[in-house]
This record gives sequence, C-alpha cells and structure tokens, in this order.
Amino acid sequence: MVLEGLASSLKDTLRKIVNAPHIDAALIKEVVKEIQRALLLADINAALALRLTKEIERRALTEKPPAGMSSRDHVVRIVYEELVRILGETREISLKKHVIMMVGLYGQGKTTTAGKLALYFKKRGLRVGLVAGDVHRPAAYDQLTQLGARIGVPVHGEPGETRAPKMVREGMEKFDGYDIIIIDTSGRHSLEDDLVEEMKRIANVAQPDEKFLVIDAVMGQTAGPQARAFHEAITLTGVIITKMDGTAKAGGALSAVQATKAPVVFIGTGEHIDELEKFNPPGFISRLLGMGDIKALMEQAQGVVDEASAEETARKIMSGRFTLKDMYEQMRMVSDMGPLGKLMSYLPGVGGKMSKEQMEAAQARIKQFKVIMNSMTKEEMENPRIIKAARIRRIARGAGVEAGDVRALLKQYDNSRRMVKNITSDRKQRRALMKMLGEQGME
Ligand SMILES: Nc1nc2c(ncn2[C@@H]2O[C@H](COP(=O)(O)OP(=O)(O)OP(=O)(O)O)[C@@H](O)[C@H]2O)c(=O)[nH]1
Ligand SMILES: [Mg+2]
Repeated sequence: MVLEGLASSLKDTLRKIVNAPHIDAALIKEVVKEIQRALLLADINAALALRLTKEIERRALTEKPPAGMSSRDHVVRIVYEELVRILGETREISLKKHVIMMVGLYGQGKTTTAGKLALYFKKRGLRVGLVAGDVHRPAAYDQLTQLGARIGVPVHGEPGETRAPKMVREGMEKFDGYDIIIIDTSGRHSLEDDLVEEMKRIANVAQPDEKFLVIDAVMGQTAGPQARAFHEAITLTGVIITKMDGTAKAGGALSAVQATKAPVVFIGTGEHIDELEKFNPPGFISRLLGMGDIKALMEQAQGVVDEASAEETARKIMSGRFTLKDMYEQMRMVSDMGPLGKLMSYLPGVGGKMSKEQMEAAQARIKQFKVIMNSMTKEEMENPRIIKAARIRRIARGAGVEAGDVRALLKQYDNSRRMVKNITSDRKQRRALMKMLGEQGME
C-alpha cells in the first residue's frame, strides 16, 4: 500500500478515538499531536501540517455532532474531511476522443506512464495510439514499442528521426480516427529553455487536450516548485505522480502539487503496466484511514437520498400520511444502496450489532416485500387498512408467497407507522428527523 507508515499511524490514532471512554479536550489535543507527527513523517510541509491539525482541533472542540452521530464518529469525520481538503478535488478524466501529451524531467516515468495510460483507456473500450515523441534518447523508441506490443496498442515512431514535431505530426495523421492519442516526449535534467521550446512546438502541432506533467514521488515537497514551473511554462492540465509505492515522501509530493492548483489526476503505484490509479482524494484518504467502505457508502447514501427527495419524504412523514407506498419508497432507497450490511455498518451505533446472517435475512425480506407490494393495487398501497383476508389471499397468490408473508409485511407497516407517529408527536425527535432527512442526507 502507498504511504504505509502514514496509514498505520493514522489508523492507530483513529482507534484511540474510537476506543476512548469519552471524548474530551485532552484526548483531542493528544490525537491532534499524533496526526501532526504522522504528517511530518510523510513529508507534508510543516506549515501545512500545523494549519491542518489546528483546524481539526478547532472543529473537534467547537462543533457539535449532527443529530444521530456520536461524538467519536464526529471527530473521525472531521479528521477525514480535513485530510481530504488538503488533497483537493477529484479531477475527472474524459473518455471521449482526445489527445494527451506527457511532459516531465528526465527519468520521472513519462514513457512507462504513457503505456499505463494507454492500457487504462483501452480497458475502457477506447481505441488508443501511442506516439514516440522522445527523439533524443536512442532507446526511447524501443521502450515504447515494447510497451505498446505488450498491451496491444500501436506505436508510431521512427528510430533515427531527430525532429520531434515532425514525428508528432505524422503520428497525429496516422491515428486520426482513433479515440485517444498519447504523445511521449523527451525529458531533461532541468526545465531548460530548449525543453520548453520543444514542448511548445509539439503542443503547437498536436494541440493536446491534456498536458500531463509526470513527477516522481521521491521529489517530495520539491514536486511543488517543479509543477509550478512547468505550469507557468506550458499550462498543465494535470499532474501524474509516479513511484508512489517506493517512498515515504509521497505525501509531500501530493500535497505540494495540490498547492500549485495543477490537479493530481493519476498516481503510479508500481512498475507493472496496470499499476496506475485514478487519483480520488476522498477514496485515497478513506483507504489511508482504513474506512474505504464507509466513505463510499456515505456518498452513495447521500446520492440516493437526494434523488429520492428526502425532503418530500420528511414532509409526508411529518404530516402523518405515511402510506405503504412511502414505506416501499424507503425500502427501495435502502435496497438500491446495495448490501444492507454495508449500510448497517455505516449507521452510527448500529454497526457490528447485527450478525451477517441477520443482515442477509433483512435484505431478503426487503426483496420479498417489494415483490408483494408489486401485486397490490394502488388503492391498497395508499390505504393498507382495507387489506383483509380475501385481499391477502389474492396478493399472496399474485406474488407467489404465503399469506403469512403478506401479513408480516402489513405488520411491519403497522410498526413503522407507529414509530413514525411517535416521532412526529415528539418535538425534539421531529427536529432531529427533519435534520437527518432534509439537511444532512443520511448522516
Ligand atoms: N516502482 C515504480 N517504478 C516506476 C513507476 N513508474 C515508472 N517507474 C520506473 O521508473 C523508471 C523510469 O521510467 P521511464 O518511464 O523510463 O521514465 P521517463 O520519464 O520516460 O524517462 P526518460 O525518458 O529517460 O526521461 C523505470 O524503471 C520505470 O519502471 C511507478 O509508479 N512505480
Ligand atoms: Mg521516456
């Protein structure tokens, strides 16, 4: 795993929060100090680490947890959110036809990454061509040809040709009907005028949609000034940080590049051709903290609830009109979120209490309820009280279940309605529910 050291100390710290008998200022201060130490070891800039941990401390001491969230979960969430913030937004990558130009200093991983990107797009069903625009290093053409052959992507190049713009023009013509054209270019020891000149001439010929700077993670914080210099010279559209697997300094490179406002788009995580990852700060931090599933679910849950218009549901519940249809909608929302187990593990205070078997049983029941409701009439859905023995038999037959299953559903509805009624008659709970459904999504 990338940034192993940082990951293990952050996980230890989170464990301390989760296991604490109660959260108080002393614990928060201690935790913040540990986070700061871990960040410095991962080569994060000292001023940045200080600012970040100050903010974590301030929020943890002053913010109240949202309704339904324990103060432990709340502090974990603050740590998570602040770490994500220093890595910036996820930069999406187009899967439509486009041209990519790779630039960077000597030996940073341009050629390897050009091959990795070619495979990345090929796997997504796009037709890719590689152009060997590095005409200065004699072995560069062979290297790219071998990479191309391994992944079944054609390479345009000509050993002995020394005019890069000419090579690129030919490549552009040859791959004219392709979806993605990736141009490899030469590196230099530093950002000298002739490198800038050559990059500009190639860009002029290729008119690339993406100009990706490739930087080795071992550069640590100096990746920042380097990215800034390239950005000023040719206006980058993104940065790819390679060799994230090999160094503890990767945190320095990531955060320093982010500070230049040239977004990190991919990271290289190994020598192998498929070791390239789309860089996604929330996902990256979740993994560092060992909470990948939870975060993914948090986002997923938010998305589903938004779509289903949580406010509408909340308003209905408030007005006391809670029909079978509403219950069905809610079940659909929940089951659309995938395995119920995951949802349960996210919900504060619930996680871990249900066994795997219990969760699977709950999931199966939701599925069955959906089938049963599908054989009800609109009237029955809106006014379940009219469902008596004869209707129960008809519905059971239609859904291919036992009458007892239909009764179980009606019982569940009764329970839910009673619960809703209790909530809506209690002002405090009403407010909490409104908040949960309307303002905070699933939180
Ligand atoms: N461990 C690891 N090695 C990598 C990664 N990306 C590239 N490399 C290695 O880094 C070395 C240099 O990679 P190249 O792709 O040749 O670098 P370049 O920028 O094209 O180099 P020049 O063309 O000479 O400027 C190779 O040995 C690659 O295998 C990565 O993500 N992880
Ligand atoms: Mg190269």
